[in-house]
Amino acid sequence: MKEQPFIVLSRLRSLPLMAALVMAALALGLLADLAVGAESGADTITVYDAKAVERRPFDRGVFTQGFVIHSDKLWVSSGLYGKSFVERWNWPAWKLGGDGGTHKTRLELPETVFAEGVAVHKNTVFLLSWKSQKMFAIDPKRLEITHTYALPGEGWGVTSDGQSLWISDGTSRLREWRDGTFQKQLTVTLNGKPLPRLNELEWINGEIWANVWLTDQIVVISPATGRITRIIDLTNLLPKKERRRDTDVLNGIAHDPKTGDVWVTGKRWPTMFRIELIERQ
Ligand SMILES: [Ca+2]
Repeated sequence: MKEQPFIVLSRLRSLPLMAALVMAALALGLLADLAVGAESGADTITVYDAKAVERRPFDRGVFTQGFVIHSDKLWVSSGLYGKSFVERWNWPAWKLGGDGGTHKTRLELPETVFAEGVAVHKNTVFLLSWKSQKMFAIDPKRLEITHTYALPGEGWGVTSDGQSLWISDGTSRLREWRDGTFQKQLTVTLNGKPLPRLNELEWINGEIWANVWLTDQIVVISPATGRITRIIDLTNLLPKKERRRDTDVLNGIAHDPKTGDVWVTGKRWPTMFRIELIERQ
């Protein structure tokens, strides 16, 4: 179920708490799996907490599915049927609203398309769709779809390593796509067990960072082995006072290639955060 369970549940008065409990249990699940693995002497996995070192206003109207910085632009994609779009924001110089709209430009998607991850690859913007089995190539200047590629299944997250795209589909699988054809598949494992619900992705210094759907945690994956080497726990990054009934999970990782900074945000979050990692003792 890709629709936001939080929203579905929160239609019933007492259930936001239940949704929060479900999410907390899932988040615990990742770390609980880790503890079991540690006892059995499996992979060496380090857990990090994230410290917010800079905040910028984001947009509660964005149901964030993709988030990437490339050549002085921040690309943001937003999901849901009938509401999907991809936006180009000036980066790092921009302010949200109030400047006549010159700070960002939007491409609206057809009503039948639920937009998912976005990546910039070989000077083209690639946008996934959730269930349409399509990936769109978009001209970054004109913001027009120039080509549509077939996807073999669902599209969730996507990132570029410069040569290939890496695509998640909501399972534990990552697919490598190069020059129009699919290459190898990688099964992502946490202590030897496949880890499903991989969502938004970001290639950072030879590793793949992935949001895990329904959690506020990021896993760092070796693209050579599929093994998770690090877990970053971002629970409580977005303060409680900034959360509303429709505020959804963390989803969105962008690495600024010029500065090395890592920015994160979430679905309908009012803020994006530049984070630094602190190893948990
Ligand atoms: Ca990303």
